[in-house]
Amino acid sequence: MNSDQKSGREQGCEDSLFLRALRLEATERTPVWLMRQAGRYQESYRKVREKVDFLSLCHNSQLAAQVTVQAVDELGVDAGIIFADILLPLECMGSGLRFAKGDGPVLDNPIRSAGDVERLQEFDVEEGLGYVFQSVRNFIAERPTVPLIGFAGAPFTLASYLIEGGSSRHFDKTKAFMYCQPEAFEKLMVLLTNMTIAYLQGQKQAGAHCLMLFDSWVGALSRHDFARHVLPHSRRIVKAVSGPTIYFGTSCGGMLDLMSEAGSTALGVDWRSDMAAAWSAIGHDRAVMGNLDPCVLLAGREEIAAQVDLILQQTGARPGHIFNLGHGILQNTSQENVRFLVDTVKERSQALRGESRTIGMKR
Ligand code: 1CP
Repeated sequence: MNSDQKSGREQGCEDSLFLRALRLEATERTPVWLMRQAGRYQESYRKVREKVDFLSLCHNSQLAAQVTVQAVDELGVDAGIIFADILLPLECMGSGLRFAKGDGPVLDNPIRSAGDVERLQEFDVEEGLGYVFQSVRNFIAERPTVPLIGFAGAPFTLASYLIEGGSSRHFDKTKAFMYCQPEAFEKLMVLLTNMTIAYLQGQKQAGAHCLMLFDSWVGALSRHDFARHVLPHSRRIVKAVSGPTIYFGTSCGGMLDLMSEAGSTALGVDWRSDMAAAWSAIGHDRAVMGNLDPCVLLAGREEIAAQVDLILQQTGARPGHIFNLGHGILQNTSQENVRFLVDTVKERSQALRGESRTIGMKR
């Protein structure tokens, strides 16, 4: 390796704990980042949001990179996730996305018929979402040694917002559409899959080091319906983007083995699953990410530390665990507790590595 190559590598983040863990390499401690690490629980984020509404913040590549940097700096986490939203591509498709007061997303033109699917606009990702690619480049220019996660919503989760017209509890309209109009549903899934591939590839080209596919609501499906209607599309996305990927869902404990068939580098696991059992179901040839209940951050330090220890014991210092919550940080969380969590994961995981080495030597 000549000196130019060496300095390039040292400046980059290929040797970061986060990317090493994704490659199942041993690390001196467990890497940690947190879903929704940039958000309303932070004073610095609320300050930015006083001046701009949520969508304008996403559209502004300079501000979006700034809030991404703020989260990384304030918490000392091992990866950033670009500030954007899974629903942004739906804006470009003519869905009439807006965020109503009280926060829920609303899509003014929901999909209720095969004709509605036909009317969805296909668009060029560079034209429609180039501002996200620019946010990625801005973050990397500011923090070149911090690995950056690009992301997109997975087709089923995006379809659920399009069909329900917003958030949902039971996904009844989505499932009824899937059962009653399977051809139109399939067409919608293919359209969303193609768009998602182009969108993720754009983020990768802009420099994102890892790509995450959020299938937040896929746990609402049976194994049978997941395998039939969703898995082929997720698999196609993972294959098309290549490089490190994380596939994430919630309430998916009963189908983690199927989700791992999508072929991602890592799988997200939520708190409803025991981490050790989940990893066995997924297969130890994959990395795992998780799985603290975000509500634990509403407790005191003793409870937080105890629950961190439990998860670290369950993963047993096996290479390939990335510590995270099982879902995003809640708005009413104290930032002090979030910082305490990150510090605790770092300290305890490092100490555990030391202990297991000592025990190994005594044997
Ligand atoms: O300023 C605000 O109050 C807006 C709140 C907010 C934020 C901070 C929303 C609205 N989105 C985001 C940013 C965001 N969303 C990020 C980047 C920030 C970070 O993680 O640090 C990411 C990765 C997302 C992804 C996202 N958006 C998901 C997948 C993850 C998950 O939480 O399951 C989903 C489902 C959304 C939709 C969404 N965005 C926002 C809301 C209120 C919702 C609806 C959630 C719901 O239906 O329950």
